[in-house]
Amino acid sequence: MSELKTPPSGGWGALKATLASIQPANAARAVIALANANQPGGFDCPGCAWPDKPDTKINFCENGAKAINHELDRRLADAAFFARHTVAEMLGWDDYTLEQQGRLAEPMRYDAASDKYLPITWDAAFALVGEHLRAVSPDEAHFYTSGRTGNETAFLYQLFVRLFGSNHFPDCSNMCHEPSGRALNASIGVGKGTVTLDDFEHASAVFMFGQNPATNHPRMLGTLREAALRGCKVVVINPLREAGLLRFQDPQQPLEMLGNGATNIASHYFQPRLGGDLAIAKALIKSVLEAGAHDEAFIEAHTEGFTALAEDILATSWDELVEASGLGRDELAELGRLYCESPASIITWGMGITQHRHAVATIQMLVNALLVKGNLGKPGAGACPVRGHSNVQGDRTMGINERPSPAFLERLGKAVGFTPPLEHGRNVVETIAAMEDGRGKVFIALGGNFAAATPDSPRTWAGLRKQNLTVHITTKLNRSHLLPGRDALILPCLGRTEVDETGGIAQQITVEDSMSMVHLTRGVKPPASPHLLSEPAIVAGIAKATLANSPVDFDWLVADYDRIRDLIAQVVPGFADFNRRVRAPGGFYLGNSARELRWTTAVGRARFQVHALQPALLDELQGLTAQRLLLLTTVRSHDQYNTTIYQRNDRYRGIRNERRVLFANAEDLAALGLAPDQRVAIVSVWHDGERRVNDFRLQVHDIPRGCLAAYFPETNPLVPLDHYAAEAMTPASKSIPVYLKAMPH
Ligand SMILES: Nc1nc2c(c(=O)[nH]1)N[C@H]1C(S)=C(S)[C@@H](COP(=O)(O)OP(=O)(O)OC[C@H]3O[C@@H](n4cnc5c(=O)[nH]c(N)nc54)[C@H](O)[C@@H]3O)O[C@H]1N2
Ligand SMILES: Nc1nc2c(c(=O)[nH]1)N[C@H]1C(S)=C(S)[C@@H](COP(=O)(O)OP(=O)(O)OC[C@H]3O[C@@H](n4cnc5c(=O)[nH]c(N)nc54)[C@H](O)[C@@H]3O)O[C@H]1N2
Ligand SMILES: [Mo]
Repeated sequence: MSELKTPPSGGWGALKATLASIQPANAARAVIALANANQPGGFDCPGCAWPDKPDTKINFCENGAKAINHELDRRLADAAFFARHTVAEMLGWDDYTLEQQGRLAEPMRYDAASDKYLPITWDAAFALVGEHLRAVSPDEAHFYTSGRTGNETAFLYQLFVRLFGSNHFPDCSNMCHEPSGRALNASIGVGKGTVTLDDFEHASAVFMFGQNPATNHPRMLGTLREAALRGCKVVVINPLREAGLLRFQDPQQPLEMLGNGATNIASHYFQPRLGGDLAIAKALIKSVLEAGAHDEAFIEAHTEGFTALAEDILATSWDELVEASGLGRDELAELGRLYCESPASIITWGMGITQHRHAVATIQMLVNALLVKGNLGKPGAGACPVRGHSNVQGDRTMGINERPSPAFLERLGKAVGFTPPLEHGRNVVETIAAMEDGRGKVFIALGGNFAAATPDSPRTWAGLRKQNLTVHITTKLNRSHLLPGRDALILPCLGRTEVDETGGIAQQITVEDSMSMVHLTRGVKPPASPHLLSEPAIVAGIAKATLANSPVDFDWLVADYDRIRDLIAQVVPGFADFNRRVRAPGGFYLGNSARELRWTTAVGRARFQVHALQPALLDELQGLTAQRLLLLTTVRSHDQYNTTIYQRNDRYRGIRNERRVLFANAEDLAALGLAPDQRVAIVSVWHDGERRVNDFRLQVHDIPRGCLAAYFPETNPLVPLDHYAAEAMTPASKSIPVYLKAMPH
């Protein structure tokens, strides 16, 4: 493969960026905080969900440092700040500027007459939420969660909402790894990844589908570096050639830094067309079957449905797989050979897989590929969905789920003494539709940035504005706060880095990482403002003001989070003796039944799932327009955390100080009569009409023909609300059908 002439990822660039991200006024605070990141007795880095390596002194990365420093922001968006700016004015600012305003400092209530937020006391704020919630039916309120929330808050929140009578839990997971949970549950009986960090030390090949760890999980590159040095193959499947995946200089390896050396990470790099991954997974299986490399004993002992799968795969021709994947026959053969020859393989995946219409099918086909070779339940092998938010997996474990299992509800009801609602609630897409058409009247968000993260932005915004009340429990100013309902509250909370002395004692919370390790996290810095409350305290305040005859004493629970953990121990499987076990250094491992070859599916075996190749999206839509359609994927830059924009740069892709960039193939541009650097509008085409965003600069990039890439959230107005993954309803923001229009100069 050709070597790019750019500097390696990580390395001095990362160190420089880490230091640059520290505001000078903040240096001492930041350095103390960083020393505590992911350390026993310290806090869990809010950056991502990649697990911590035990016994490592520096357990953070450049982007974790950015996340921490932005939370430690010394600037305050306080009452004086809000007195200076109307909501209409702030709505005109970009996401980067909003983030620059500093930490939210006190509770604020929207005043429609002046179009400004005014201070309100905590008690009055809670009373207002209670009033609004009591005035609507449980079906008319929606309760969003973003994945930074700790386990204790998440548990308390779902308990409150179920006491209120609802399962309407749209959450960031709906837009993220929902298809992974769905696919894995049906195939192997557990919705989580089966590998631990240790497996990366034993794998002979890692197949990495649709993720960009140099930016989004930089500590994973350290893991991959060690694997690569051992001779493990790292096989990347990604339409974009991501420079950060080619060579890596580990900032935690002094010799590598001093010698300015670097390790090759990707041993092989394949660039399929967007959404071509289902066909690639089928090609892997076809190679295995044709080579007779399948693990008969494993298939016989542990699975069902092999014959049907094999028939379907053998009936699919190589030509069809070439056509649907966008890879050449020789490339598919090479991929197949690598997979057949590897005694133990891990398959990892990220948003490049989950944000497609056929996400669930693709993930199940990847699991099929693992199963045919017996790559589950043995060292160095397994499924590794790489989660996003630092506690998104834990939030689900705690019951943030619009489709809770009856067993979970039963245990919850029994422990607390009430009958939880059984009916399934609404996910993100369904919530937006309900808010838009008037079924939703109150919207409460525990963290996150619903207005910016969700698809079809104008429709989401209209829905938010129609609410009787919007409430944001939050740390920093963002767009969601600027789309108030008729009544609106901003309730500022402590961040994870900050000391929490709720109830007058030093409190800690817990989180679960991407590999099912549960551990404590404790803030070390003084709070940004004396008026902040902890997330559990805010949830308790709202619950108390809303529920008339609650069987739960929320004040008592939040006076000592150990009490919340005792309740969790009674309700959530795997958490028995929670308080004691979580105090062991490094916490405890929740276990994974599939890893132990226990199959908790309906048939007591792992199930092969048959899926046909999907009809090409563009063929389906091309009839709607005379323009030539292309597929657009939306990705993160190196300097953003989802909707939080730290800087306008994207170092590894060579972008400086701009975000409205459209990455395109040079030949496509020539064929369309467009020139590099020209400004274009992007128009998406859907059954219900067109959507448009303006003023993107064309940037030639190493990307297959017919494919485009741009950053989110700027492109979210293009994602049709009903363009989502089958079954999981995850917005298909990695395959948006679009055409380009030259902008007048
Ligand atoms: N610094 C930082 N860290 C983060 C985040 C952040 O925003 N900033 N976000 C966090 C969250 S919530 C999440 S979910 C994760 C996200 O982590 P990733 O999953 O890495 O997120 P994306 O930037 O969406 O990148 C997706 C990758 O998939 C590729 N891709 C796009 N479409 C396709 C496709 O059709 N097929 C294949 N094979 N590849 C494709 C893109 O080129 C890109 O390299 O990171 C978490 N960590
Ligand atoms: N087009 C497109 N859209 C996408 C994606 C994509 O790849 N493409 N990715 C999707 C994915 S994977 C995800 S996970 C979602 C993310 O969706 P969200 O989780 O809703 O968005 P974030 O940007 O992570 O939320 C940032 C806000 O969280 C608040 N916050 C930060 N820390 C804390 C805290 O400790 N407590 C509280 N209460 N609040 C805090 C701050 O106010 C900050 O502004 O976006 C999705 N949207
Ligand atoms: Mo995510």
